[in-house]
Amino acid sequence: MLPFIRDINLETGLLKRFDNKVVRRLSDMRGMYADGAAEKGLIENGDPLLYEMFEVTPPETPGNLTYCTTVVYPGLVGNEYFMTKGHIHVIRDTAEIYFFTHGEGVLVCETPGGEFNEQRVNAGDVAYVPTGWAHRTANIGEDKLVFLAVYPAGAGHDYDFIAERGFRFRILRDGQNGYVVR
Ligand code: M6P
Ligand code: ZN
Repeated sequence: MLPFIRDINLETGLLKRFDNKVVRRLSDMRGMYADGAAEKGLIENGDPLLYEMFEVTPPETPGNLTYCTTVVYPGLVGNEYFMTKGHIHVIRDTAEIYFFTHGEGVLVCETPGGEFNEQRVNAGDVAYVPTGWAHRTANIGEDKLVFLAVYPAGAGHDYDFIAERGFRFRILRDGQNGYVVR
């Protein structure tokens, strides 16, 4: 494998070349938002696009890294901000870096033991998610939330962990552009 460079548009999250694009609509996250009636209504009325990922995926061999940009669109399901599914890595002993390049968000982290952590993030913030923490990102702004993620290739995504128990707290709208964790 040769060294390579990819060009990222910091505002849109678009990579000029990517290996894989993942699109998540609300119907891909059934049951994850608190307001089931709002979820159902939105799915029946166009099934909004919540977020997209543009991935660069070197071989999943030991030592390699994967990176991707994620674009979370602005919006609400009921009173809950659009967010990623959230995951913990199959290989629990995996850390990850998020570099936020555009927008306003909240990074939510939780351990299997029930420790919870939420932090507001803006363009320019570099977040470190330590090993053993599940992570989810919500867009609390009026524009796209864009970030670059870097993590060990082959770490895997465990979604069942979140689907089964959820996160302890949700990121809800409070006032015009504010949020409350509840
Ligand atoms: C970040 C990384 C990716 C992840 C994506 C969306 O870009 O953590 O590995 O896939 O966010 O999050 P999720 O997989 O939880 O939907
Ligand atoms: Zn991750």
